[in-house]
Amino acid sequence: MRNVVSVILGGGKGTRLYPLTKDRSKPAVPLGGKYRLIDIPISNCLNSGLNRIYLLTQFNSVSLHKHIRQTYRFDRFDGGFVEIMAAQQTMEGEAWYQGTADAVRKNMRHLEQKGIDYVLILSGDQLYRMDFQEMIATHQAAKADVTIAGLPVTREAARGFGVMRLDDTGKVLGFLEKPQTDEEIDLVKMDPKWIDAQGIESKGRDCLASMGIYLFNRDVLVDLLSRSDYHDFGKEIFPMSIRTHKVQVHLFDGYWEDIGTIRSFYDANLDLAKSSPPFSLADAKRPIFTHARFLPPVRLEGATATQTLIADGVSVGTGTVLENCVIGLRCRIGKKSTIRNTIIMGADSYETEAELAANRKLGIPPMGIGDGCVIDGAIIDKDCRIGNNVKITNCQTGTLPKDSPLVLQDGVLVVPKGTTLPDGWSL
Ligand code: ADQ
Ligand code: ADP
Repeated sequence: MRNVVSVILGGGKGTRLYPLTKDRSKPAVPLGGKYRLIDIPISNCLNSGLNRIYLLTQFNSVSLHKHIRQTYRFDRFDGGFVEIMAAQQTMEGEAWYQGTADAVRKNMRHLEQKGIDYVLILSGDQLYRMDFQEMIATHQAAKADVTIAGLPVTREAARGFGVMRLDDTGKVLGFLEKPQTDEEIDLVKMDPKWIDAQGIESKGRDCLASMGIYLFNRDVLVDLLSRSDYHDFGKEIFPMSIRTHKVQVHLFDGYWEDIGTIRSFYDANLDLAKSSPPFSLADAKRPIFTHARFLPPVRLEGATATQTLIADGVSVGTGTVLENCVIGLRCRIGKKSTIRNTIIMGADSYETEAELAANRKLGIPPMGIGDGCVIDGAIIDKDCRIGNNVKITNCQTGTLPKDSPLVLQDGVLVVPKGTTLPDGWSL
């Protein structure tokens, strides 16, 4: 499929995932203990035979570049690439992408090259597994100008999405971005019988949400972007395209989660650790790719772990209990700690004996989690040093002291990257 290029929207200012996006761009945020967010859309593309990929991002973060460079290498004969297009000062424009459509517009010259017939636009912050060939087939069968992936959702959920109204053939007639009132939702709701007739059980879902996944005929996209100075796909470009072009839906009913907020990110990660997870990281035919590392196997010295994912290179001390956790790369956890409902992202490197000894002299705890800690309901970003007998449990008052090194976001406690909490620290 050399005539298709994929464009992944790698994120705006990243405020909703703060503080995970404090020092890194959103696509580089770690996921599932050993992956990064960007691995999901890229793996979906590669598993669908699409290997020409642009990634649009605001920050040129070192970790993102390194990850992409180390992970996605292509044979020089097959023409594949993953190219990061960071917002940058050009002769024509301002530094930052003003929105999703502006981000694509600022990179249009790459899409205008010869041999490209279709442009697939994807979000960088969603967890799902999808065969884009099926979407391309829908698009071609309908002779559409634009095809948008649609997922049946309830009225309540619809408020967070773009919602489409279709005719019986699946042609999009109307679209409202994040309808809030009942009157607005009534304007775009579907007859659940039509959803059932497409072979998808509606189960009380009468709205069709846009998944933020669009397939455009290249020339139509170039035309829409150059005829307007609209900044957003969902709010502006997409509604405009319905008036002037044939827009078709591609129905999808598998697992799909937007993980652009701390709460949804936290829930989706912990769901991965559940028994019979709604999204499986193990799939014989459609693997999730990531950076291949040479890390030692996991070492459990008499710890117990239930409904927990443990990434490579982790060690856990005797008497420690892990329940519904995601433990990331190289994480060292001491003895007799109890950790529940928590994501620990791990460490970027192991400490040497000399570093450990020097830090010990200065009273700085080693990287990882110490002995006798109690942690519940938290996200601990990379390279944190949590001392012995530290207590981080969900704060009852819903607020944190002003000078707290922790961040409370959407009811989840986040320990920012590189934080040190000394022995005995407690919330
Ligand atoms: P949102 O996710 O709210 O809704 P938006 O904020 O435009 O829409 O983000 C879409 C994607 O683009 C996200 O992956 C985001 O990180 C990225 N993005 C945002 N601003 C960007 C920028 N300036 N540069 C690069 N990337 C940027 C959209 C649609 C809805 C649909 C939901 C589904 O507008 O109609 O229902 O996605 O999640
Ligand atoms: P992140 O986005 O994960 O917070 P960074 O921007 O700090 O990451 O970069 C992380 C990358 O840098 C990792 O892939 C890791 O291999 C590398 N790295 C960071 N620190 C070290 C170190 N001390 N030794 C070796 N590699 C390191």
